[in-house]
Amino acid sequence: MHHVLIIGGSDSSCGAGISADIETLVNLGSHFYVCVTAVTAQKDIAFQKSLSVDASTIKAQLDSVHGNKIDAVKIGMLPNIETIKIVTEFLGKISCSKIVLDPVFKSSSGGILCSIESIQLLKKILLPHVTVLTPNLDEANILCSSEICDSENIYNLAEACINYGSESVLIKGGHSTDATCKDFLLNSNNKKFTFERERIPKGTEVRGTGCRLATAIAHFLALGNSNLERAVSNAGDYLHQYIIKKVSESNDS
Ligand code: PXL
Repeated sequence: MHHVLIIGGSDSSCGAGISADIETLVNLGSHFYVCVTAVTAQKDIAFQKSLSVDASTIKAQLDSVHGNKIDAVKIGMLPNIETIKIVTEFLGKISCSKIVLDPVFKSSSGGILCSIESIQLLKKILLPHVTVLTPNLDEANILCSSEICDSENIYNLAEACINYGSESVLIKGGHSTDATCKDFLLNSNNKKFTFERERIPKGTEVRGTGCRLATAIAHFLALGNSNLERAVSNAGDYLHQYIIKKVSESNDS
């Protein structure tokens, strides 16, 4: 039995965040533990409020999970410096080498989910623990203070991301203007992989796709799949089917 630890914020609309992570792991068949870092109130198009969970409660959640078998960790919203410090310390204590970090800076409904100082600290202390970092194009540019948006230069951006210490990076191009959806992986051996899929009409309207992809990668890594390319490919296939289902449900309603 394999377990994924999910660390992230809740979203009252259940489009993204922890509930999207849980839905993904239930669909795929992983067991899981949860550490909630923030509570957010949002509708699909309007962000209302975010409250960070206090440091001692975050620490207590992680302490209570410590000692259990954890096969992979998926990290999403880390709202402040304290939380980043506590999570980094925890990762240093457990013997889990499959850490997926989806850097969450703002919500598609317009909310700020992480402060500027937090992004600096995240790069400095947390990224060196990370197996695969999964930014979208905007997040990768924010991390690297760059403005690269064409696929020809994407691997330069990936190299810049990896310089902060994660083993590998997957830059997601689902929201780019390209005709197809392309995700770009630079792995720990400096090998490049491009995953290309058909663009699904209205697919970018589905919320929480980044959370779900990162969680699905954590699931496939937890299953014992030490081949990152395979895990990313399987997770991308899962997400593609999920988006097709969601779009067809919204067309029917
Ligand atoms: O999709 C990123 C994300 C992660 N976590 C929470 C969110 C969002 C986006 O809305 O609300 C809690």
